[in-house]
Amino acid sequence: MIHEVQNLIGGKHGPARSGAVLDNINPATGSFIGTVPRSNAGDVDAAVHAALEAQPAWGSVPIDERAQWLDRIADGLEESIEEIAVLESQDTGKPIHNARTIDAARSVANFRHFAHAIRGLHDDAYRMTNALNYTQRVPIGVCGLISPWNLPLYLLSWKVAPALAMGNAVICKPSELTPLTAHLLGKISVDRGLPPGVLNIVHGLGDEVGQAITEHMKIGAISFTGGTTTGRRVALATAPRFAKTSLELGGKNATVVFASACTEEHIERTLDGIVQAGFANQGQVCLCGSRLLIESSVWNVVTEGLVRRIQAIEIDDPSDEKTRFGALISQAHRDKVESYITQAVRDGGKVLAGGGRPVVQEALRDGAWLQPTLITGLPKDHACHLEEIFGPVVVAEPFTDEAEAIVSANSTEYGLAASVWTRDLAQARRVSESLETGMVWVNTWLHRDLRVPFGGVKQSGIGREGGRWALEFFSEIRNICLHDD
Ligand code: TXE
Repeated sequence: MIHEVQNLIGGKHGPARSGAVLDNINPATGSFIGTVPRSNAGDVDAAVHAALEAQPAWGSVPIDERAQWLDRIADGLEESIEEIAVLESQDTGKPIHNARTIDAARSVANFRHFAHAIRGLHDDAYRMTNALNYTQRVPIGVCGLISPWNLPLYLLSWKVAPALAMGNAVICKPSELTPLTAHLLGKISVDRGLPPGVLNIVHGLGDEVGQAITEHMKIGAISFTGGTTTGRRVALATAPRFAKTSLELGGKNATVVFASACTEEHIERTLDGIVQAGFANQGQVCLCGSRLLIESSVWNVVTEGLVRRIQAIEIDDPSDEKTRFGALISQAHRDKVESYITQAVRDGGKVLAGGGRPVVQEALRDGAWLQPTLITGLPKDHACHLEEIFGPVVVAEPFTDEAEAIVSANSTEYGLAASVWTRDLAQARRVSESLETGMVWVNTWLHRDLRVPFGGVKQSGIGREGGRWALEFFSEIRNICLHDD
């Protein structure tokens, strides 16, 4: 099926005003699956105009009614779970099973979570002898939401839900590589009767549409998820007008494995966790544990166990229900990831598992395929240890003691997440509280409660998403002091 994606502006779907389009490619087959509007600043302007028209009324809708709107969109998404799964798999190359159980399910959960969260919103009051202070949260107005290609609807809905919940109108810019489920979200919002102009979607290239959004004087806040390099350009674009900016950027996350998590009782669960952390979504998750630090006493049992598991990963057609490991987002990205493996081997690294392109069925020969890969023996300052590869490549090194593990874990410019595998509770606390990251998982990975703060430090971004942090980002707080006399 060929999908002709359109912009959604002021409640109406249509092409870019210039009529220009981009091709959309299924990364598992390399085949053309449709077109995407190649919009420009004029289309962004039209969307901002529609949003400015719609926002005052939307911002005045009582909180409980806005919560009902979020639930209506969640209902629409829930009824479309299968369609979301098919579209997301076609757009990204990820297995349809994962698109259904992770991407689609979480998109529904995002809207449900924030519908519930705003029903519990309260203001604060501060009494004085002769006055009463109280706070009031007000919408920002029009917000720009820019999202990446790795978890398209999962991450776009993670922004749309709280932004609408707090009474804003939004201009969404999905990745040009993965427009399909954003387009479906737009259709669902129209079908469910969301007031025109509240949710606008402008498709196109990052340095054309994305840049126009971040520079637009009438857009009061930008929520961006993407690479650190792009995040820097977003920050440069929003700084001159002091627009509120949330940046969820790259990561080079450590998986720290201590001997106590590798006893006969725990080793299987620990190995499963390490593989999941390293290779989920073909390694294309900003939270992936791509740097594996193993206590030297258990180096052999862990690496031998990992090699067996990695070599057992079946890579196949993402549209097959049995597949759990699919294609990368594009041949260009696969080539970029592959270049790190080539560089690692050239620099003396040892490939313990993977390292090449898998043999796939003839119909998939033009897909963006790469084996999950485990490499060791590289110097600590090697690019594979320091740079975000954002693909199925994990580098592993031993450490002698806890202090060395912490220094290694903190040795990159990123600070998004980490996982620590230990059965020593005091050690779990000591190590977790010593890591320069926004998030730490102990004996698990990507175990998510949507109420917790989500985000990183250093080059992994600014701000937090999730729970009350998202509601606070997408609103301004005002204090009003009522004097008695
Ligand atoms: O990012 P890009 P990608 C990160 C992940 C990786 C990256 C991969 O670590 O680095 O995302 O996603 C638009 N002005 N995270 O390659 O290229 C672009 O069109 C405005 C971290 O998509 O940065 C796309 O819509 N926008 C995250 C979006 O920005 C611009 C979780 C992202 O594109 C632009 C997931 C510009 N100048 C992925 N140029 C986390 N930390 O939570 C491009 N874009």
